Amino acid sequence: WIIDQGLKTALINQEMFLNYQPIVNRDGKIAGVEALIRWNHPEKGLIFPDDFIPSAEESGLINPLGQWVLEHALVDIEELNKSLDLDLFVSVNISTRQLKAADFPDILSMAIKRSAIHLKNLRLELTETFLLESPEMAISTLIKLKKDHPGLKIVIDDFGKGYSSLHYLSRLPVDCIKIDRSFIKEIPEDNNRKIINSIVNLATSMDMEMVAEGIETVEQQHYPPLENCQYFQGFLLGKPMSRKNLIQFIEG
Ligand code: G
Ligand code: G
Ligand code: MN
Ligand code: NA
Repeated sequence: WIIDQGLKTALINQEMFLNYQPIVNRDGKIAGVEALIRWNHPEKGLIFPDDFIPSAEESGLINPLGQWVLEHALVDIEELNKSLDLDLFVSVNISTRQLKAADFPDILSMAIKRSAIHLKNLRLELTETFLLESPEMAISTLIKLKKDHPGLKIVIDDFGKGYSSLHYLSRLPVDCIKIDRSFIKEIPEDNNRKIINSIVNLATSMDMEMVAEGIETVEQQHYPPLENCQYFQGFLLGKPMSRKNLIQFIEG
């Protein structure tokens, strides 16, 4: 079957929806959420992003799709903050192709204006590929985005998974890194202890926050090398869920 065909009409037919996964602080309290897109296909049923984002990136449909995600995620979380008197942040995945699009700054500005979200509650998650593919463009784009939107946070997703962009890290306005779940997965085995220590030391010395991803067990959450990590995310702490279930999750 042809993903692209269905993707073209998916937004018009309202087949896309967002889930939100809690990101908790050291005390285990929810501090924010990551927005994660899902596709409810009329024939194929539920489709996860790994099965359509690459194709959307290739065709360019990631641009309208990504705009839809930004518009909805920011409104959802700002409304939730208002109605429950909370101050959660929302972390939105942005593909390289979106960041490279000339109209991305306008799309972002519009989504911010429409939602009235506080800039300190907005995080953009980028992958290392963007930084590696076009480092100079990445640096200037990110500097401009942060200048136009003071308080906006830039997050490097899946940190350490690909080729490391250590070379550019010091020149990039990065606020936070997400320690890739492949490093967390083997805990309590100590195979990655030295690497995790290095990542934590690096982030700390560069004044970057950290999120440990893929936390599935209590041992992982309390692993001593992660003691200086500010945030935790994973199935143990909350699965991706609908906005409605997120409200129930928060209200206990
Ligand atoms: O939701 P799930 O954990 O299955 O996500 C799988 C991958 O899809 C992750 O790498 C995540 O970053 C990516 N992803 C989820 N939602 C979005 C989105 O809205 N935009 C982009 N570009 N990637 C997303
Ligand atoms: O690459 P990114 O961090 O954006 O990916 C988010 C993806 O990680 C989503 O598909 C989400 O479902 C998945 N995820 C979140 N928590 C866990 C976890 O504890 N274990 C595993 N295996 N996947 C997780
Ligand atoms: Mn992510
Ligand atoms: Na990740």
